[in-house]
Amino acid sequence: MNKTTVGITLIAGALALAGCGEQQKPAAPQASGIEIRIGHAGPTTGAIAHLGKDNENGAKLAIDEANEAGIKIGGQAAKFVFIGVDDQADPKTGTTVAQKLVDDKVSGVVGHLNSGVTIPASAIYNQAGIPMVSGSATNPKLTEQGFKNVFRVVGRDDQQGPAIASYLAAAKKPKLVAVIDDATAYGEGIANEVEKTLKAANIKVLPREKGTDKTTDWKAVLTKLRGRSPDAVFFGGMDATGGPLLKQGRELGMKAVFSFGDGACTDKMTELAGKAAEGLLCSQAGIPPQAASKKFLEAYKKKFNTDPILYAPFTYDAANLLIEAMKKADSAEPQKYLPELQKISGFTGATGPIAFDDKGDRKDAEITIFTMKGGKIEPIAVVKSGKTVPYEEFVKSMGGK
Ligand code: ABU
Repeated sequence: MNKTTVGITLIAGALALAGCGEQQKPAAPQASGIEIRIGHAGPTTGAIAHLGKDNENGAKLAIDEANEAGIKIGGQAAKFVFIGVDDQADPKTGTTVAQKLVDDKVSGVVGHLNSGVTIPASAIYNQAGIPMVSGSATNPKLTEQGFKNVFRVVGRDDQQGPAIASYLAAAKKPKLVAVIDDATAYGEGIANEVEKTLKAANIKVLPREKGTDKTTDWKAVLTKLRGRSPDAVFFGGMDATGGPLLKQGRELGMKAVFSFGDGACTDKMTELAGKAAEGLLCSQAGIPPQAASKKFLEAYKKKFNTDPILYAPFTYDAANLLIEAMKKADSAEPQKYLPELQKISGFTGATGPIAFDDKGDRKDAEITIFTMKGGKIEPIAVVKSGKTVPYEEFVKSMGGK
């Protein structure tokens, strides 16, 4: 038995002793069940804890539902156990908690959230042969490492960057754009993709400005940019830093259109930037949370008394994919169920049909473009297989969900 399949508890059947003088028969050994640990890793403390908890909730819901469904693996009742760890959105902490999950003998991992954390953590899961599925890490490098155990159920930044940049270019026709990033794998990577796309469209891009994933005072950067009067700004980073950036930009009198990738494509931008958030453009690397299945949305609301923020439907699907592959393999041993995960087909999750390509990327991932309206991000278009369609049209094509 593989060490990573955890705690199979066989309770040998007690001898059933019949009444005195009757024939004594040992009862058949009774399997009490198999405990299967599924790890989740993401930042559940710190500035983007709201996103980490959203991701965690998705995985927890899938695990609870699997336990209610009474699934059998290897002929035994499966008890799925959620093991959550906090990577603090920090690459070093990420590898530490990844090793903890390996030591805890998880059978699979949902996570991590941040690309800059997921990429180094993926090497640890790869070394241990444990499948991992991220529901939010979008940097292409994650699935370009040749690791056969690594998957993601969202699109990549070489899809997302061009999608938001092309939308910005077509809708707002900027002549000069400022690009800022937070110096993380995600922020810098998507900013590079946006810059490349804008330049290919003959749009001028100012020299790159940088902060960090902790920067909340952007005044020096913005004052410098204000002097160049860009028509648009793109920021590669998360909402915790993007919100203050936008607020301070408007306070400094910048009239530019502000645009963002998925890390800052949340209602939190209104909480952080107030009215300054109205009219922003942003993208998410999948369908919007509100387009997820009714079953998922209702169950999520019932369990957590709130709606998903960003990628909870995707981490829900990630956990269910691990479980589905285990069911198909009739085993929770990573080396036995990994091939089933690689070739998964006919799986329709909360976010639609999911299959993986040879690298572990989701085939035909959608990118959704949003604007902020009335304090909420509102989907306006969906890019799929290189084609941009208005959101209403996309909804109709999905059967009017
Ligand atoms: N995709 C946005 C946030 C997570 C990441 O770092 O990729």
